[in-house]
Amino acid sequence: MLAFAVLALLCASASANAIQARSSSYSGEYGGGGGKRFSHSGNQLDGPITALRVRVNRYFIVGLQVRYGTVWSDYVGGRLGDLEEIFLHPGESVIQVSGKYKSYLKQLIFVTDKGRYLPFGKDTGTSFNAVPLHPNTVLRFISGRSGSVIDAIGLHWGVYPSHCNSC
Ligand code: MMA
Repeated sequence: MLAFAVLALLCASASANAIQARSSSYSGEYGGGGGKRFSHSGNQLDGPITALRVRVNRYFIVGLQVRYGTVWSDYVGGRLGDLEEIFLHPGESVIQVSGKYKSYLKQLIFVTDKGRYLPFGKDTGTSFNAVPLHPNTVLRFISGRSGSVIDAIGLHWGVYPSHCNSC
């Protein structure tokens, strides 16, 4: 009886692990090797991505800031260029990120599950199209490399959070 209970527990935790493992995926890194690493992995605990700020100049994606729940991440990148801001609608998620890069990131296009297409930057360089591996998963946080511009970006996909610290 005890052996059966232990076996049942083991199976339950193994299948929970399998479910967990099948919900996250990663796309990237897109860009060059310069700059200093950043990651918003801790920020995802503040909630779903609710807004984006992207600084652009004539050639590059210069800087990034992402709002998780009601909390803005630290700004990463440089100071020169125009800061653009877009808020997502309540419950809206990013389900694809496309863009262009050479040594630095040059373009970012966010596509949402409400059919919106939000482009930033210049249409030159090597293309990438990043999408989640698993159905019903969304952009949860970003990572990458930055200095005076955004050198590179990585996209981390997972389930839309059912609760968060500050929503
Ligand atoms: C800085 C430095 C580099 C980085 C560039 C572009 C000007 O140099 O951080 O490592 O590649 O900025 O972001």
